[in-house]
Amino acid sequence: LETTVPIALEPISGACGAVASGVDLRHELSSAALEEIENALDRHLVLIWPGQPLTAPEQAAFTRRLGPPSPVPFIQPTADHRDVVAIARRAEEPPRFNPAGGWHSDFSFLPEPPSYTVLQAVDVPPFGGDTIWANQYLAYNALSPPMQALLAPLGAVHSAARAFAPSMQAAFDALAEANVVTGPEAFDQEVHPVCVVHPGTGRPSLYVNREYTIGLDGLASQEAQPLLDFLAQHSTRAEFTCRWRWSRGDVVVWDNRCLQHMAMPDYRGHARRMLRTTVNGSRPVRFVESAAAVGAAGEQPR
Ligand SMILES: O=C(O)CCC(=O)C(=O)O
Repeated sequence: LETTVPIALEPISGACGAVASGVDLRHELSSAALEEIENALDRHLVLIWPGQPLTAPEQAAFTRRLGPPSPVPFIQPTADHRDVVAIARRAEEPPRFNPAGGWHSDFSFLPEPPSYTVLQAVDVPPFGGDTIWANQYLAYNALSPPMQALLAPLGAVHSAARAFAPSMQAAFDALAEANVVTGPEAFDQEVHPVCVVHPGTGRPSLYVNREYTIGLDGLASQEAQPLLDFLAQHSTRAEFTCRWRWSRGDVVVWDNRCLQHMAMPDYRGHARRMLRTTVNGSRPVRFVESAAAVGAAGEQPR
């Protein structure tokens, strides 16, 4: 069965995010519907389908329509499907340690980080546990031209060391459903450009995050840290964000290449369970402003 088109979209903030309707995610997608979804993602970055509960195999099948699955290091798959991981906390587990609670872009420490993430709410707290996304195109555009020029040649060092080093194993083991196997490969490092160009839209975006970015290539840590602190603050400014309050069965797709996100750890005493799948991405590419664009940008008032 092919899905119906067109997709109706209702933005949820001025920065990013739209509620989508007109697609049954359980069904095969026509190439026209798929193209519409990709175009909508390029425009809105986060697409939300309320109330479309999927089984784990259905979520995996929908995700595979967007592209082949991404490798998922450290987090073991659910018993229901090898593409699917659970992000879950039981009611009695205090949110002191909250793996997704800091701003990040999924697995940015991989050589080819995932393009899209699909997240479905299976169990939701009565309040709290929202996910917040920050638009990294806006974050890049809001920088002054001299700061953009300073960042343009820089590479950021990404690593899973803070999140998935063996010293974190006990913290994960205290969560009944975390299912994480840490390892020394968490110390592997990947350098990605600080300013990347999105392969679909051709637009520049910041690509650093507090969780996985541990330094700037070639800079001493005393030089890098103030810049990274500034970027972490700047890139997650409230006006770049949208926020979703989950209901059971909501399915959200977002583009990691131009967003950071975090899960709000404000639901102490309540369970929250999400199913996550990811689409394989490509190596991030440095944004290089063409000479013409530099000239044009220089003439624009800011
Ligand atoms: O649970 C969420 O809302 C977000 C999950 C997340 O950040 C992740 O899986 O990386």
